[in-house]
Amino acid sequence: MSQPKNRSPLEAKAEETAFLVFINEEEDEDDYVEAELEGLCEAAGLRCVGMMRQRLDRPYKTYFLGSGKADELAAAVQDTQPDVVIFDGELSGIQLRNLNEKLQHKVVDRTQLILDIFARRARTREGHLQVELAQLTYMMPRLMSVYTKFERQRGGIGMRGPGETKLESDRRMVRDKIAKLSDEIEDVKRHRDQQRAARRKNPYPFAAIVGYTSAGKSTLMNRLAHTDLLADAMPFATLDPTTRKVDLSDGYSVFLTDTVGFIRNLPTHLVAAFRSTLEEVITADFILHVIDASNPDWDMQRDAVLETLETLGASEVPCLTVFNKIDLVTTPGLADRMVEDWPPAVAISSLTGAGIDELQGQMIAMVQEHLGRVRCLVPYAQSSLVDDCFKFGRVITQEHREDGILLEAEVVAELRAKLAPFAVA
Ligand SMILES: Nc1nc2c(ncn2[C@@H]2O[C@H](COP(=O)(O)OP(=O)(O)OP(=O)(O)O)[C@@H](O)[C@H]2O)c(=O)[nH]1
Ligand SMILES: [Mg+2]
Repeated sequence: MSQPKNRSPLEAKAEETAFLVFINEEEDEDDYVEAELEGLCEAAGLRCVGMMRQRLDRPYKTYFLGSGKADELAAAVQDTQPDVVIFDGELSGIQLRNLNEKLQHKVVDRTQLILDIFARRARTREGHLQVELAQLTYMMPRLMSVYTKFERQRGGIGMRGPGETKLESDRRMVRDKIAKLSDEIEDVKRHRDQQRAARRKNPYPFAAIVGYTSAGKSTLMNRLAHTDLLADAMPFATLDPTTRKVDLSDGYSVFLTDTVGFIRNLPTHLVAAFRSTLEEVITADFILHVIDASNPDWDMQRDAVLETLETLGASEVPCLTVFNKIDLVTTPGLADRMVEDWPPAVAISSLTGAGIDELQGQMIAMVQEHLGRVRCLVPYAQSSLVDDCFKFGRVITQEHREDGILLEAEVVAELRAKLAPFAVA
């Protein structure tokens, strides 16, 4: 099957320009909110040429901004002539339509911007499908509201106008497309489930790295698993998950997955679309929650991640908090305080390697939670079970005897069950 194309709503090239529009209530959030949206723009290949802010606790229905402020924005947009005007929030169909008309420029909201970045980053078939589904599901109700106005204009003449006919056929087209994509995703998901089931047959301790985007998840994965994953200051460098075996010390090991980063107000459509990828997180034996300790707003980022984990149904999975980037933390004693306040936790620098030994020690402790000791005499005909112990568990002693291999090992419950028939005292 051919790779589905994700049409980006921005179709941004390297030097396209954006005008940014914010509303927020709290002044102390300004810097953070601005820097985050600018980072997202950069990841979408957009350069910021201007911004405007209105202090509001919630958006207005018509123009998101108040109508006076919207006039001011129209003038600023005329002056700066950006390729796109980006609103830091979710725009309703009505707001999109009104703003398009008023500004006479392409209008995009934060969710579309994030979806656009995801569309650029997707590398696997599943990733493409998930993003395209999220884009369509997000745009469908908004598209409808644009047409609704068209219908009203044509209404009152007592006949089905061309607008309505087009609406019907477009609506059907989008619905069909959504249904087709959902089917394809189901297919991919079934395949992935089979893989996961197969893995459960060869069981091992399994952990997922999660965290706010740019916290340093891939950098940590690279350090622990000697991978060469893309680690970049831009948000959402990682989209598709990668799993590798990590050798900890003393013969312990764990299979580790690096996942897509989270962000505050992560569009729910995206969480839903990525659910099958993120199921890795739910089924993990434990989670490493990586936090950028050098970010002044790390606690807000932590809360956003915890909220997303809850949405995914992963809040019960045991979690080790990993305060990363301590090489950038200049306040004396701050990293120690963080670790004390959020146990179990560890402070590290994925970049310099500081604290990695301590992290591995804590990971071993989490792995041990899932291991149990077995002593058994495995017949030579079943020697693949011994191989599994070496591969997925920790072998303590091994002795080749005439009647089989006498083995003492620490392995997960699934493997213990398979070894149970050969147990010896
Ligand atoms: N100084 C410092 N920089 C770090 C550290 N860990 C990661 N970085 C940098 O932080 C940026 C983001 O790192 P990534 O590993 O891509 O972060 P991520 O969490 O995988 O991000 P996404 O996949 O985009 O969600 C990169 O520029 C890294 O070089 C660290 O311990 N110290
Ligand atoms: Mg990454």
